[in-house]
Order: sequence, then C-alpha cells, then structure tokens
Amino acid sequence: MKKITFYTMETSPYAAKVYYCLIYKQLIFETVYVNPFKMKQQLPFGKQVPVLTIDDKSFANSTDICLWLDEEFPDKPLVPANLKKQVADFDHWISETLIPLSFYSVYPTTRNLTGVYNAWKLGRTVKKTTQGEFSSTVVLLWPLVLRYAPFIKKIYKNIKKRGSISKVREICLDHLEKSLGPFLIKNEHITIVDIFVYSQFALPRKLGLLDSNYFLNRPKIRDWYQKMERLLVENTMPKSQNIV
Ligand SMILES: N[C@@H](CCC(=O)N[C@@H](CS)C(=O)NCC(=O)O)C(=O)O
Repeated sequence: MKKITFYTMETSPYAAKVYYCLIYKQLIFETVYVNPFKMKQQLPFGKQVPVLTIDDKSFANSTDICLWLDEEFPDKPLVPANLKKQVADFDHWISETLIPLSFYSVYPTTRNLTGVYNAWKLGRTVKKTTQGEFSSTVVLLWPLVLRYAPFIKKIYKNIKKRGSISKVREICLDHLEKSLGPFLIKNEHITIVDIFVYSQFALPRKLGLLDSNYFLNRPKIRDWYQKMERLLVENTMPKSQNIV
C-alpha cells in the first residue's frame, strides 16, 4: 500500500480541496499540521501548504495535487477525459473568485467585525492543531496576523475591488446555480470541481465561523450541497457503520 502524508493547516481553503479529495477517494493518509511561521522548515517541499507526499514523491499546489491523486488512484475518477477543458476553466474561476471570497469573509477590518471574530477563531484552530506551539497571546493577535500576511493582503486587495462581501457572494452563487445540472459543469456525475466548491462551503462550517451558511438560502445549491455531503460523509464513516 502506498504511504500518503498530507501536510496542511486546518484553516487553509487550498488544503481543504485536497482533504476532501482524499476523503472522496477513501484513502488512508497521515496528517501533519504545519506551523505557519515554520513552513519552510516543516514542509518536505516548497513554502506553502498544502503539500502531499505519496511514498517518496512530493507535490505542492492544491489543484496539481488533486489531479495527481486522481491519476495515482484512478478508482472513483474525478476528471473525465472529455471534460478536461471545462474542469480547467471552472477551476480557474474557483481560484480567482471563490477562494478569494473565502479569504474576504475572514479578513479582519474595522468594518468587518464578523471577520475579526472569524480570524480569531482561525487562530484558535491553528493553536489546537499545532500542539501547543502557540501562546494564547498569538491567538489573540491572530486577526492582525491575517490582516498583514502578505499573501492574504494581496488576495484581499483584488477581491475587494469587486464589491462588498455580500455582493461577491451573490455573484458566486449566481455562477454556481447556472452551472448546476445535476452536478457542476452540468455533469451527470461528480467531478473534481464539485469537490473543490464543496470544500469552500464545508470548511467554514466545520470551523464554526460566523455567517458560513449564506449559500443554504439558494434551494438548488442547498440540494447539491446536501447531496455532496451524503457522498463525502458516508466516505468518512468506517465501512461497518455504513447503512446499506
Ligand atoms: N496556489 C497554492 C496556494 C497555497 C497557499 O497560498 N497556501 C497558504 C495557506 S492558505 C500558505 O501556505 N501561505 C503561506 C505563504 O504564502 O507564505 C495552492 O493552490 O495550493
């Protein structure tokens, strides 16, 4: 059996894409939570999470990792040969709009107090998962860490130009609704982009962030999300507990 190691931060929207691909494929993997201040020392490769290692090979960049996983573990395929272009285009939209929206929602400013609370919540999660490497003061200051992290600042600056958080949310939900039928990119079956989009909705809910249920107001998206949840949650249950 191949040995899989997943280097991650529990709060990373990019890492969430990889996590749910691993879950969907029902793979057994070891998780290594990386300290965000020691990325270079703790990662086997590169300086950003996620990184995935399979036996002696490592990959970085969430989409590349997931495509590689799909090739290495072809059961339950996620990228049909005839849909490669549609998948690539939709993935581009996810990277340019949906993931930046995830950062927008937790970006702390004096006008976005929900973002301050959410940022603080993220700090608590990082503290828990990195096993005592952080003091409580660092957690308290986490909103400032997020606010001034160069890669987040850059994402925030770009997405802010497109309007308020609620406006960008509506734009995203409209785009998703148009693409559904029954799965995204109007496909009959699940593809990798369903998992990527699902991960962006599921992560804030899993972390208990404020305002993370906004997408449930759209019945079409809610139905799809619940269908995805059934597909993924069933996979996390030990086989003996599955209800046949
Ligand atoms: N394009 C990369 C982006 C990964 C990324 O930005 N990860 C963030 C965590 S959410 C990170 O490690 N940032 C540290 C840094 O850039 O210094 C991917 O898709 O995996």
